Amino acid sequence: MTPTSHQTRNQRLAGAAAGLLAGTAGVAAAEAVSALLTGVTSPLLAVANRAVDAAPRPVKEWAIETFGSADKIVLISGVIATVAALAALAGVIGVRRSRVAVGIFLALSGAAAAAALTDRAATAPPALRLLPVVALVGVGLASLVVLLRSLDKPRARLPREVDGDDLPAAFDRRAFLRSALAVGAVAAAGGLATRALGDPAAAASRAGVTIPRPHSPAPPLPPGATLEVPGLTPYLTPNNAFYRVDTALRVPDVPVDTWTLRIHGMVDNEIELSFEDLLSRRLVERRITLTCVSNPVGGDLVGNATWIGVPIRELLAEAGVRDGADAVRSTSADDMTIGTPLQALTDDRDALVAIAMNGEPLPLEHGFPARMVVPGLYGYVSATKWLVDLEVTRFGAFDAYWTDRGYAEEAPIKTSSRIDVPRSFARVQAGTTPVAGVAWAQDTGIAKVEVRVDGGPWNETRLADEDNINTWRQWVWEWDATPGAHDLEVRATDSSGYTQTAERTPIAPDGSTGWDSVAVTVE
Ligand SMILES: Nc1nc2c(c(=O)[nH]1)N[C@H]1C(S)=C(S)[C@@H](COP(=O)(O)O)O[C@H]1N2
Ligand SMILES: [Mo]
Repeated sequence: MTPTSHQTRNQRLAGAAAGLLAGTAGVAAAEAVSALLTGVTSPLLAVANRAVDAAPRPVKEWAIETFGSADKIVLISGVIATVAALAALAGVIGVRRSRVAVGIFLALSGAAAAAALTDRAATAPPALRLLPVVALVGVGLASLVVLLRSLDKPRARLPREVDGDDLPAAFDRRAFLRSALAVGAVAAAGGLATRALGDPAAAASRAGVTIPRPHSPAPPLPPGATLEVPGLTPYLTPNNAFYRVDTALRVPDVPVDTWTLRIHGMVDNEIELSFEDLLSRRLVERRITLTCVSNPVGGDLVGNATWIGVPIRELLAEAGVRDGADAVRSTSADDMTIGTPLQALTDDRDALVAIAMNGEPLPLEHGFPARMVVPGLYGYVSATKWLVDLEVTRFGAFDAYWTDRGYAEEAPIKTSSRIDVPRSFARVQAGTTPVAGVAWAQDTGIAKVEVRVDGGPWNETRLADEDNINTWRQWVWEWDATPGAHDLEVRATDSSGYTQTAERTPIAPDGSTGWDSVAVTVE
């Protein structure tokens, strides 16, 4: 390799480093500025939010199924990697053609500005929303120019002529390193400031909330409602193990002092409630199993918790629902819209505006300070987190977020069952061994769960005692396992007499169907 191509390569590397550093400094400055402001989404998050909205449905389903709750981390990493690659490319090109590099930076900043202006989660006025982008352009471009200039400086002891005219000038490594260190320091300061400023106000607000004792406590849990089988999903899902599905890349920051719930639309009296108002109403405590429509057969996007909240039925009665309404359009602080059949909110199933989950205020990521919980309906048509608005209306009058994306308008949870024990591909000792799991048919109740081995006859399992029809039920079957490879399948029958169909249907438009199965080896 000739010295010249060495120099070229080194310069390219330095150019890539310059682009990366300048990009990091710009983004860090933008993040710090947005952490300082309220109601402003950072450019990085805003771009990621747009990516979520723009992603076609199959891509979203694939992401939720493949990465589960890590889908957000994967997406943000993807955005960061893309931006980093473009910034590095700008730096490489910038060694020769600084105008092109500046152009790439401006184009990226333009995309960030567009994303920030159209972000659904942002509540601040447009001028404020653009401040982080101003920081991005200012710090990012200044850093880029400084670094590229320092790359352009010929090394003092090496006369320029040595390189020849058509060859790149050898650059002054020390000068470049000095600039790089300075820009690196700016980036680090931005990062530290972001961390220091980024603590959500809602965390402090939540710490100050005391949930009153409910007027109508949940009936005591029947002792027989939980089975003791190692590996079986616990009857009540702890908050930190509860599945999370939402479009929020950053958990909406909703302190109680600024929160209100507005009830309006086709009603006689509009109501606006503060969090204090909500706490002082009749509170009921109920155990309810939540389920996501994106739960694949055998999946774990389902969880059971004890909720405390105000019955929505009572709020709507006070508002006075007018004739002709058939839906409630709920909106969250991050501008998610969900449509729920009015019927499910006014009948006796105890649909709640919930404020507590398993004995604590709602965790931030599960909707603090208030969310909806409606027995029997998939989350995307009922379980609005960070709830701020209930509009009594007609289904014909609006499009909700997910129904706009190819999901059904009405989506009752489908009767389902899952094998938890043994796990798929487990090795099991021959002899008597438990096969166990959970089954759910919210608002109907589970009547029977059956298991079969290798397509043989169905065996009725032993059901845990029913807590209420809105929660899942554990089940167990003692299997006399014989050596070899075996397939276990499960199906549930609900209290309406419906038995789960074997037919596998996909998640869209209104939930998967089919029997869960596991393959095990008995030795
Ligand atoms: N604001 C808001 N609420 C939301 C969603 C959302 O994306 N944004 N997702 C819904 C969906 S699809 C489900 S399954 C439940 C999940 O609630 P969890 O995250 O507390 O388990 O919240 C619902 N409420
Ligand atoms: Mo969901």
